[in-house]
Parts: sequence; C-alpha cells; structure tokens
Amino acid sequence: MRLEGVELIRLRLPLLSPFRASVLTMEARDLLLLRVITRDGEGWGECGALPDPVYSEEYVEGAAHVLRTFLVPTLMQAGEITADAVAPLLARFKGHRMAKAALEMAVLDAELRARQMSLAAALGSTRDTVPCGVSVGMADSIPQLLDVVAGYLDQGYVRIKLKIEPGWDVEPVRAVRECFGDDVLLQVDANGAYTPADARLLARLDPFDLLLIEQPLDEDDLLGHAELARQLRTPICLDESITSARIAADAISLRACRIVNIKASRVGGYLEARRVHDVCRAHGVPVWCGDMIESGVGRAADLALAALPGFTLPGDTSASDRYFRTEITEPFLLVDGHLPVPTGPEIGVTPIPERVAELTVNRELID
Ligand code: NPQ
Ligand code: MG
Repeated sequence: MRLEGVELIRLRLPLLSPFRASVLTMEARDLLLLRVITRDGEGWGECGALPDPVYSEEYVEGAAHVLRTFLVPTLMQAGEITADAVAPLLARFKGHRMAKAALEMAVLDAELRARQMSLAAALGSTRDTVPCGVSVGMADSIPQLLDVVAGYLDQGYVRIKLKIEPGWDVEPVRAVRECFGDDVLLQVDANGAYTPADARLLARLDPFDLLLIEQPLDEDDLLGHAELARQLRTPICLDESITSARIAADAISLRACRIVNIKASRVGGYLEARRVHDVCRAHGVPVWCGDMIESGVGRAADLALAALPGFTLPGDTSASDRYFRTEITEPFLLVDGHLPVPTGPEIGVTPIPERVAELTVNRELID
C-alpha cells in the first residue's frame, strides 16, 4: 500500500481515579493516536508513551515530534510499503520504539483491513478470550488499598498486581495476603525503584508466594537482576529492560529474569512482540501482556497478542472501565475474569468519531 496521509490525534482521557506508581502519578491519559490514510481506507495505531519520560526515555510530545519530523515522511516517501517493511525502513533512526510501534500498528491495521483479516489471525493467536489481571496503584493507606483490591476481586479479576517502591512494599503485600488469603494470584511491580543494595529488603517479599517481582532494578541493569535473582526465591520478571527479541534472549541467557512482560509499544511493534514471544517460548520462559493505560485501540491489539500460546500468565490488559469513564471504542467488559479477543477484521475496533471528537486536544494531518 501507499500512505497518502497520516493524522496525529492528541487526546486527553480523564482517569476514573489517579494512578500512582513509583515513577509518576497520572490523573488523565494524554494519548497519541495515529490514523494512516491509504487509497483503500485507513488504519489506526496508538502510542504507548506516557506524557513524561519517566517509564522510558520516550514521552508523548517527543513521539509526536519524531513521527512528524522523521518517521512519517520516511514512510510516505517510500512508495509501496507493507507492515513488514516499516521497521526496516525506520531502522536508521535510533530508538523511539513507541513512536515506531504506533506507526507500524496503523500500517498493519490498514493492511489487515484491506485483507479482511484479524490481527489475532495474523499473529497466529490461538484463543478467543484471555484471563485478565489488574494493576493496582499505590494508595494513601493500607485500608484504602484493601478496599480497591476487594473491588477488583469482586469484579472478577484473576490476578492482582501491586505497584511498590521502598516504603510501600512488604506492608501492603502482607496486608493483601492476610486479608484475601493465599489463593489470590499476587505480584508486584517496582518500575525500577530499587537498587542491588535492597536485595535483603526484597527477600522479605519471598514468604508471600508472589508470582513474580517485576522490574525491581534499573532497565539497563541485566547483571544486577541476575545477581538479585540468586538472592530471591520469587521469580524476577522484566518489563522496561526488554526492548527487543535479542535483549530478551540476552536477559534469559544471563538469568536476569524467569518471566517476561511483553508490551508491543516498548519493543517497537506487534511484529517484534511476536518475536519476543517466540524467543521466550523457545526458552520455556512464560510471558504475559503488560499495559500502558491504553485506549480501546491499543487494548484491542493487546488482547490479540495476549491470545498467543506463550502468554500463560494473566496480563494487565484490564477492562475499559478500569481506567476510563469514556472509552473511544466499544468498551471491553470483563466476563468471568476474561476479555474477548477481537475477531473482526484488523484490530477489531474502530474509534467512535463522536467520542474521539469529544476528547481531542488537537489533530494534525501530515500529507
Ligand atoms: C507497567 N503499567 O507495567 C505499566 C507502566 C505504567 C498498568 O502498571 C502512571 C504511572 C501511568 C505509572 C502507565 C501498569 C503509568 C505508569 C503505565 C506505569 O509498569
Ligand atoms: Mg511494569
């Protein structure tokens, strides 16, 4: 296909309640959507970058700039392209994986619409529903945290993930275990808030039978995670560190992690995310699908990814009403702790124009 235009759409989606992690407290989701225009139709992509460069070095405004200045013009000058060609065409530009992922996703969506094929089928996904976990931000008090967790368990979420940082770790985990029992699937995510010197502190989490400890150390400290893994019983899962299939292979070989959180946005797109899945599966490493507080556009594509056979742990792809009052697509509703994998052609959802208009901060067409 040939790109005739790419629209960058900035949205602001208010959150139902502030989301707090070690790196940031978020009140509203500043979001960048992409719409690619071809002769045969359109395709949608979503950029996972946060408004501030605190999860990784990318941020929404920077992604919009690199797309406008380098990535979109490169694809528009390339003539006939396919989704497979996007990453090689953009490889000369270093980094900016979330910006690249959004553009590749929109081209892939357009291609799948033209072929009347679902993303799930294109990826080789094997299931039509996925079990859903939920990520719980830090709270002002332990009782408030327990109320929030009780609410999500009542809604049917099959796994609880608690954001932790030094000073909010052992106590909240102990409280959740004591309040909800040993059978609740429970894990924690530090977003890199600890250092190797915290090994003994983190080992105090071992008695609580957690599924995993996610990204305790800096994203570039693979050897630090390998050393920490030798001192903990609880498996280490990496998120921020795993930015490509090659790094996944290195992390596994270095024994820096026993589980991997896969996010298509973080690794540069759904095609690379499939390759990360394949590498982990080849090494017997379980994976699960992370979440960047996406709209229904990213959520739909993540569900197709999470339906791949190697995704054997519940992910963070929660129902639409976990974060938003207004969803820009048809909302994803939790049924018996599961969400349906979209089976329609392409990513399976289309943003609802009225909802997009209501939440749009600005739109710019590059053509
Ligand atoms: C994670 N998300 O696994 C990601 C990253 C993330 C749902 O835990 C504000 C503060 C917004 C921290 C969005 C979840 C965020 C955030 C995504 C962290 O690390
Ligand atoms: Mg994480």
